[in-house]
Amino acid sequence: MKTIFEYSVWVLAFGTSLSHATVLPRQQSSCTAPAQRTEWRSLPVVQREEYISAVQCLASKPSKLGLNSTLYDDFPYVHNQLNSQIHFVASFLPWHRWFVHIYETALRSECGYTSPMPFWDWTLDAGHMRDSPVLSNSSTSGFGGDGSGGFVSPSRPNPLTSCISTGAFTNLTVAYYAGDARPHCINRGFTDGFDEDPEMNKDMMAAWYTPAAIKNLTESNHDFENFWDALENGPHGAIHNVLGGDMVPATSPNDPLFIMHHCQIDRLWWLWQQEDASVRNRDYSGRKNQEPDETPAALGDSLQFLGLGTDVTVESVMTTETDSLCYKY
Ligand SMILES: *[C@@H]1O[C@H](CO)[C@@H](O)[C@H](O)[C@H]1NC(C)=O
Ligand SMILES: *[C@@H]1O[C@H](CO)[C@@H](O)[C@H](O)[C@H]1NC(C)=O
Ligand SMILES: *[C@@H]1O[C@H](CO)[C@@H](O)[C@H](O)[C@H]1NC(C)=O
Ligand SMILES: *[C@@H]1O[C@H](CO)[C@@H](O)[C@H](O)[C@H]1NC(C)=O
Ligand SMILES: [Cu+2]
Repeated sequence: MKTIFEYSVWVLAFGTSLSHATVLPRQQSSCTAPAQRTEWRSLPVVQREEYISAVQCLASKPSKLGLNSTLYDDFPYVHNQLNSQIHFVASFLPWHRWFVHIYETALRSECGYTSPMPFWDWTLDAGHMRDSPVLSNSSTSGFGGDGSGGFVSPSRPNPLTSCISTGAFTNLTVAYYAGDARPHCINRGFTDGFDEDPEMNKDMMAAWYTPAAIKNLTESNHDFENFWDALENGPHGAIHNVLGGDMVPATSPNDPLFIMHHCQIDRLWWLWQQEDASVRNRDYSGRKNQEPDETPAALGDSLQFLGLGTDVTVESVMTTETDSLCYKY
């Protein structure tokens, strides 16, 4: 990779008087065979079943946080606790990158998952989302569809009365809803959207996540701040909103689709970085905290996980072919 090469030059030119341990950049890691993350429908069915079983397994493991709920519930719990520190701020992308990694680590170490980490490329489903193979009704390899028993638009169904009725997660009970301890089944309520511009509220807001829209978003935003902002507020938000139900409040990791959605968001950041790696692998800017605080974000900022995983700096997760992450798309 270009970045490794450029860091190597830097080490040769300026690093000679320093100890090797001091100057070796993180990119020169032991990650020699990065794992290939894979789109859901490219996984053989047996691997989709393995993934779904591993996700269900998380709900059979005790909380790592000492809560009276499961390891599965720790993810929505932590995401909700940190909501205002990780959304609409620069750390949105790096925080969720490490969050997905913590989840992947739990699948592998606690539940024996061995296949590639899947992402959900929803650009493949724009315009016909309800028929997405990801939303398959299969009780062993599907995430299930709408919980409301039909297409509901424009008003959102009561999220706690529209349990999904097909797919592998119909029997899953999750512990939290927004700020409350409120055991419930997984809910979805598909909608066409709530955009101020009614033209956008068609086909489950497909205009936000067509291949052309994503291409435009990637090509017309040249710095991190604009790219992150367009990604978070555009396709990221659209997918949360049109799936509805548990995907809407800050306990959205309740929905097993959350992780595959955020893996795709991570992939889009990764692809954008690859376009100009020597610059974009270190490009990090924007606000550190939510408005009106204007403290600028910095690579040295710490990302918090409340004990679910280790806290890390933004800098340490800017690229993925590192000791700790070691994956590519
Ligand atoms: C955990 O405990 C709280 C109160 O201590 C209770 O409201 C909640 O229902 C419990 N959750 C579970 C999953 O048992
Ligand atoms: C799941 O079943 C519903 C109801 O029969 C159907 O409308 C939907 O298209 C199915 N989903 C998929 C992805 O096939
Ligand atoms: C849910 O539980 C019922 C009753 O135990 C069972 O018949 C059904 O197969 C389960 N569904 C899934 C998707 O595991
Ligand atoms: C392309 O992206 C730019 C910048 O995000 C945006 O202003 C414009 O509306 C987009 N165009 C289309 C056709 O989506
Ligand atoms: Cu989030």
